[in-house]
Amino acid sequence: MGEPTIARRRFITGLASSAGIALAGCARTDPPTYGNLLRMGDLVNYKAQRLLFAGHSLAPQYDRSEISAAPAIGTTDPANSSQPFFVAEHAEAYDRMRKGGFADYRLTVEGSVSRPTAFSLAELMQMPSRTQITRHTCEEGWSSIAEWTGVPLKLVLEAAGIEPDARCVQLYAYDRFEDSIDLFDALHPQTILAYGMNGRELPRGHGAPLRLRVETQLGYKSLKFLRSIVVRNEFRDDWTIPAGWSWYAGI
Ligand SMILES: Nc1nc2c(c(=O)[nH]1)N[C@H]1C(S)=C(S)[C@@H](COP(=O)(O)O)O[C@H]1N2
Ligand SMILES: [Mo]
Repeated sequence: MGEPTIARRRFITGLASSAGIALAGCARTDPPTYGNLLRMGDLVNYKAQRLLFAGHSLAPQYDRSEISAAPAIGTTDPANSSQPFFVAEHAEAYDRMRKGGFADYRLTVEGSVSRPTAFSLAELMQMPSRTQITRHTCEEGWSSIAEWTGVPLKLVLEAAGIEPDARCVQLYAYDRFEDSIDLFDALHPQTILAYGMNGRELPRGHGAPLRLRVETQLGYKSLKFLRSIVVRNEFRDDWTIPAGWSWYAGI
């Protein structure tokens, strides 16, 4: 994170402390507003969504015939230094793995889990899979329908043994992206770690070798190029809110 972000965080933290509000969104039942009026909109969205999806009802699924062309946007190659979210240290590791067909890829799952694990792609593919045709909605106003195949995040978290104090699942990518979702969305049946798209291997532009699909929220929450997952007992946001996006982006 660069200087402007740090300044912004101090500003947000200042707002929060002046309003006397603790920075612990996920530890409570509500997402963080940081005592910031603009963030109250997120809270309304979050509450409405939690009512609509009570009992984990599913986001709409579509027919194969409805699959549409999907642009690859944001980072399309973590190894390309001219892309806006480029991080040199991850780029090198990513490029090396990709050249080896991702045989050396490991998704680490750690934090509030009883068995911190580094999963290979082969191990993730051996777990029960789920295929779903869903609509991706970008905050920029476009949407597209695609078929995604992957392992439910719930199964991966259970394999690592979620501790009772777990509240948030934080995800890190091979670019600057990192984000968190609460356990409600993490355990949702349509929340998957996808390695397949439209019946093929997940293309690099769309997040190879592994991306999150969180179908209850806007597209930017579906992190591409997953690097690691940290289960936390408290809310943390080092990216979305500092970058000016809502933490909770329900659709
Ligand atoms: N790691 C990472 N994940 C990301 C992004 C990104 O730039 N880097 N862009 C996000 C945004 S804004 C959107 S709309 C989708 C785009 O996914 P697509 O390229 O498969 O269409 O990925 C999301 N996940
Ligand atoms: Mo987006």
